[in-house]
Amino acid sequence: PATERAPAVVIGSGYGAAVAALRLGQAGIRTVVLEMGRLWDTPGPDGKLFCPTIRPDRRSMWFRTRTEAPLASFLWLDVVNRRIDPYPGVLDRVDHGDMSVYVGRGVGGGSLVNGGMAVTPPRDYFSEVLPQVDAEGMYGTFFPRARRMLGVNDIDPAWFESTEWYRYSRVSRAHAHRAGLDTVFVPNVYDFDHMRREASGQAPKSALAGEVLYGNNHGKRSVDKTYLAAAVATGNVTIETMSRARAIHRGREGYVLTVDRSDLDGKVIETKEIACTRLFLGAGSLGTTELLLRARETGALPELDAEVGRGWGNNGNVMTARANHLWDTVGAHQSTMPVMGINDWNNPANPVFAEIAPLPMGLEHWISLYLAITKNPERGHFTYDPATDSARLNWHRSQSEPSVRAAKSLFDRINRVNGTVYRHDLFGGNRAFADDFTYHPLGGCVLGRATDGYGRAKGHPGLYVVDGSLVPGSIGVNPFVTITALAERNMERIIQQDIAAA
Ligand code: FAE
Repeated sequence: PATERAPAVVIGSGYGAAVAALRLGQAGIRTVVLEMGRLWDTPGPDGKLFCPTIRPDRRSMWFRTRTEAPLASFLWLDVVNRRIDPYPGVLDRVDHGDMSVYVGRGVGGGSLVNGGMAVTPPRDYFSEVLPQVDAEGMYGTFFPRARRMLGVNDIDPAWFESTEWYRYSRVSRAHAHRAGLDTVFVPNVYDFDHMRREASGQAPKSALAGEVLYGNNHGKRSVDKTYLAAAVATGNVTIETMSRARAIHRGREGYVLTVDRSDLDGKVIETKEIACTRLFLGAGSLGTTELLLRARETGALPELDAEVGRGWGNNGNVMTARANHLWDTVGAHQSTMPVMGINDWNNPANPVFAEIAPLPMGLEHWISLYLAITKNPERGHFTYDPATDSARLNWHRSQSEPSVRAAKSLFDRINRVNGTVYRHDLFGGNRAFADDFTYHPLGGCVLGRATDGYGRAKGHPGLYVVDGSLVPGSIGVNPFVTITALAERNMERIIQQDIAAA
């Protein structure tokens, strides 16, 4: 195949990749961004970019014949998931035996599908997880920079107290307080001014129309609207969509990528090679780790460190739900953007930060839903399978037990004082705790182990990791602010030392 050339290539277009693209573009470096998903800029037959969560169509999931929403059932009835036509939809679920990982696909990566919760981790836990990173610089410069660039904003507390759309959060807060637990407001990248206009009928509804998971048509500041728009505006950055980087080889100077471009049916219509001097991996924890593991195990990049493929964690994610008393209505109207968490992270026995999650079904269901983030020390690792040319995550069900134990201890407390019980009909298998999927894949190419202290891959100059695979398996809060701030810190150093100086 013909070889194209670019000074810099960024693989992926999520948080880490978007930071890399902008900072390279601003430094005057011509950069190609490769994204395996599509650009979400063309409305479907209903006039909208994204499909509704409760009536999913082919835009919902990545080449599936049936949707695979995290809540498998309701009252044991399979009413949530639907048959769909295969298409490069925006949400993917990557199954690895006992652990399934939800990821975003498309220009913007996870920012297209996620709940927008923009949480800065507690400083002492950040330093425990990444002791080699200067916390002063992070908390003084890079976290504020990331929050500003991402468009993080706060809900007006007075509106929160009065609107029907957050009744579900207020009910969960009251139940937590009765158990002596603390709650905190959580910032978000969803534009709360837009949300208030939705509520008053002055703006088209998105968060207030049940939209999340399969994309938001309005209000959400995903990175295609922030970092990537600014990157393209530098004039130095181009984005190639439906383009999956398959293999990395060493080039005469730098690296050569093998890239498959597909049509919307998933058929590969072109395979090409792109040579670059510098290569930035932002394909997410699963994507980046797979690319590097494949390169090491096939002998293409043999000097990569033995730590590539190690140190993976699910941020201790567990989902659970409680059934409320009939008088404790959570409301048929629920905003899809979570704004509150139960903060018991300083509990020495069972640290938990639990997001109060929406369940926007358009009817009263008396359910309180939570995504608990726990401090689980278990780590998985990846192995390369030559038969399928893919990376397999080794994670055993028993490794989720510490997460379930911690979450159970917190929600048992809440149930006891409120006289309430768990729901067993939501996650399949008659379970109260969903510990077999995660929204927060972290690690696989850990900072300071598989890379140096700034994300430079060990053994291969000019090769950089910029995404969630740098974070060693746990960060204690929802991770994208940390991924973004860490990428800002590392890119500043790389541009100063490796690029400007050269
Ligand atoms: P990511 O955003 O996953 O981007 C990777 C990109 O690379 C994707 O666009 C891929 O399609 C693309 N890609 C992968 N492999 C290739 C390849 N070989 N060639 C070309 N392109 C490729 O990476 N986090 C929060 O902080 N707050 C939340 O409220 C929150 N809610 C979430 C809700 C859901 C349903 C999900 C799935 C996640 C949520 N997260 C949340 C997690 C957050 O979205 C995630 O940590 C970040 O998106 C990870 O950022 P990365 O830059 O690592």
